[in-house]
Amino acid sequence: MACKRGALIVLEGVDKAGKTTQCKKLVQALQQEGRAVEMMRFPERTTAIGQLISAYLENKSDLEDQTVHLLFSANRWELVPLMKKKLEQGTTLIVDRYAFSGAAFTSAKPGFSLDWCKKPDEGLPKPDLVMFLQLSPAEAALRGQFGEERYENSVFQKAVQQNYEQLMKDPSVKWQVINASQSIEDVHKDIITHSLNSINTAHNLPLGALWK
Ligand code: NYM
Repeated sequence: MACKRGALIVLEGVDKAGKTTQCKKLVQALQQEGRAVEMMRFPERTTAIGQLISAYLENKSDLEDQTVHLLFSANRWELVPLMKKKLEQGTTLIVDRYAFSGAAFTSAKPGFSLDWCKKPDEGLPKPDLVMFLQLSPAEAALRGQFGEERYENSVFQKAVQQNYEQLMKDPSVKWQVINASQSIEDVHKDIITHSLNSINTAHNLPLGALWK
């Protein structure tokens, strides 16, 4: 019997916007309604590729910027068969970061164009909805110190934010800006409303290909 496919829903935003907290709350709320929902995150650090990425982020190894960019992308591609299988089985996937992080972060480095950065991720399963948790750099700073990993400083994060703004101009992707400076509960309410709409719409649509 053909079953309705799950939705592919992505949360994006600069560091400290609350993506991981909101992904977990969203998954829990949807599961409590009896829906088939699972969380994924990128980078997925448990695979062999993910471990190379993790060592780089933790400053335990050095890699060329091109190399690590392609590893981030390969880490998504290696999970595509699993993602497609789950979506086809009717499971909705809530994903903490996706190709948009890949493009926004690498293109914040000197000498990298957004177009070059998007290329390796062309053709990935296209999200039915990308929610961008919008938080100003000043508000992010109020949420405490950045961590110890690469990229975790305010100058870099400002460049990342500008790159996300470029990416959001693309009408082929369904973006939804969420005001992340609200309380955790109010952000959650917004996110759940948009997610339910997306799940209902995705049921009847084929899965698309990103940036194609
Ligand atoms: N990051 C994440 C990238 O630079 N490229 C990517 O493709 C992805 C998915 O990794 N600072 C960066 C953004 C984060 C860092 O992510 C680790 P997290 O969500 O903190 O584990």
